Amino acid sequence: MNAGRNGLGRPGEVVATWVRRGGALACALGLALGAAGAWAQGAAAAPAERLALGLIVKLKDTQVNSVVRLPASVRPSDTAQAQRLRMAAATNRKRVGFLVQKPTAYGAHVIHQGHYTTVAEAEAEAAKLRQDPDVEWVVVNRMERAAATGVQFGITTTAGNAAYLTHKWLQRRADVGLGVAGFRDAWDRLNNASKPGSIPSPLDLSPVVVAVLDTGKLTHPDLDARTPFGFGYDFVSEVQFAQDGNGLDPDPTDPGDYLVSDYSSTCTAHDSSWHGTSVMSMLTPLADDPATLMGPGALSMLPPSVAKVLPVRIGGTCGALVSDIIEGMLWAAGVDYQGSPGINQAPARVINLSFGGQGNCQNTDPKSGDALYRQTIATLRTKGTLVVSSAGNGDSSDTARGYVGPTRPASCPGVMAVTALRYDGSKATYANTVDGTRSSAGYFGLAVAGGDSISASSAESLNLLSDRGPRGAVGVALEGDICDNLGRCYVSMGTSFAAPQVAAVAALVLSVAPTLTVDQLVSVLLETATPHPAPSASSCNLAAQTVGNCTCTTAACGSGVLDADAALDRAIRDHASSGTFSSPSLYASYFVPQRLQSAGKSGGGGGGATDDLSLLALMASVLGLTWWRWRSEAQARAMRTVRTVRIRGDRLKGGKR
Ligand SMILES: [Ca+2]
Ligand SMILES: [Ca+2]
Repeated sequence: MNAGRNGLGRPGEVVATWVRRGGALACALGLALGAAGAWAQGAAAAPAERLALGLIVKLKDTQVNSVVRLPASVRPSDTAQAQRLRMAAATNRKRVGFLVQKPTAYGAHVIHQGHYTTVAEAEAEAAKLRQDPDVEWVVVNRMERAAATGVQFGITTTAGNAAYLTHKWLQRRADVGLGVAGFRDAWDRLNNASKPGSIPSPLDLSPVVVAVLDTGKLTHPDLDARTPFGFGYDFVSEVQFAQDGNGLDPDPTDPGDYLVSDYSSTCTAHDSSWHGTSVMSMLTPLADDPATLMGPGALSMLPPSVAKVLPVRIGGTCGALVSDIIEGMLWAAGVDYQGSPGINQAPARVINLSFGGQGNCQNTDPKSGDALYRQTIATLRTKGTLVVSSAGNGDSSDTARGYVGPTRPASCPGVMAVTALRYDGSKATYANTVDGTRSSAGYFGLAVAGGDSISASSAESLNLLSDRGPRGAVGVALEGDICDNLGRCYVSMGTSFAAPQVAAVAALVLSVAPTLTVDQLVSVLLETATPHPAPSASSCNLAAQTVGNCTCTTAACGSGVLDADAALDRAIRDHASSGTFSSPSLYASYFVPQRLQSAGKSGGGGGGATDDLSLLALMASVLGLTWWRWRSEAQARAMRTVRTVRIRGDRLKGGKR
């Protein structure tokens, strides 16, 4: 039953073990791990075994009430010392022990004992504390999980570059199937290669930032161009699971989320996932020659000077805490909050979150955990930021078939929830459903290819990445680096990798139509989605929960299949801004607005309108980044001195553990 989470124990297949060598990734010998796709974890796991790290507690405020409904930036009206004393008093009264207290958004504090418990144990503590007259609300600080699965698949090393050349799944649907987004068609449109007259000339491209809230990033040329030094932040707050030797810090580098020995039944020994880098690689060129090749995501057709990826590290060993996710979301969108390391100077218009946990996010009680997500997402919408989140990869009791409904926060109102398809447009076996009928849930649903492994055929198992051919198996991980010296390369599949494709198209749309609101942006994506095709698989039956590989319906796979070209076309026709780009925003120095000329424009990935301007902007960027990094580090140092307050255990009479 647990094979879907760490892959240990089921023989017969091989999964890549990743190590870092000299700053680059290398794919070391695989371990005998679980069934195909069983290396990582389903996003929704066993209810009884989910982990939590303490509680998020908001004390009552004499000045303001119902704080969940107030802005994220609200601070308690009394002093930090008063908050500490009141927290100690309340927890003493209710016999709830804690060792660490630190401020977080919404005027609340995270308290915990320095080690994980089960969610059930934390809920019991929360229930006690909620009875205290000085407590406004208590939310269990659950740990959410990445929505990826991984397999290793042998190809010859020399197939690497050739595989890029035939990387059809990111090209035209006619070559692959109706499950793919058709990025090549969008690329052609943007470059007028095959659709003359379809875009105005010149076409202004505005800067756009896509934040990837995940396990952090690794260095790779394709990625580094879009994640300049000083870009991003690390919100993994607990040192013991951060693996980088500290809590919050300005460096979002992924130190690995490996675990040497079992921590719990749901967090057993595993190799590093490099999940964040894999997700980010869906946004990046992944190509040696940007003039002829494109990466999987629409971002690869925008020059790096226009479209940036903001790495926001929220996931460490065993997953990502809700409190860290909430803080990461707020920070990424440029929202201030209690405990923030400073306001993000490069706010993201799109946030990709390929993490999730159980919950339909429909609890409207302002004191519930759902409310934290709902309020945060609503706040982000007011900033013009769309949250795109993976629907998750099935339930732990049935990893092979997905389950009905997306995980949280994909299930939250206002979120673009993305499920995964096979190349032919049928729902991927493992993928959770998303409801595109908008009947009640309030989230938006879309689908796009995310890989599958339903067939014993290795070719079929990697259809997303290989275009149904084993020699094309170069995937979402990074080119070259992903193959070991035996020619085995690493690929992943999952709703984790469907979501960033939607995020990329959202960014593409915003780059030509920067004034769109979140609702308008969502409308462009949903209305241009292709109706679900009808491949041979039987229809998804939500009532019977037979939602393995099945023919999509709107109720099972969202409004349709993401169509990159149609979305771009709609954005240009209906929304493209005219005139020269002018940026009043603080982060303008990171970017160079681009103006694409219609005729003879070559390459979508690297061409700049004016190299001189690019150079000047680069110099400005470096100066700005240096200052920003210095300031971030100074703020982080300052925050570290005040963030964590340790209360001696012997003062906590009657603590639970
Ligand atoms: Ca850290
Ligand atoms: Ca770090």
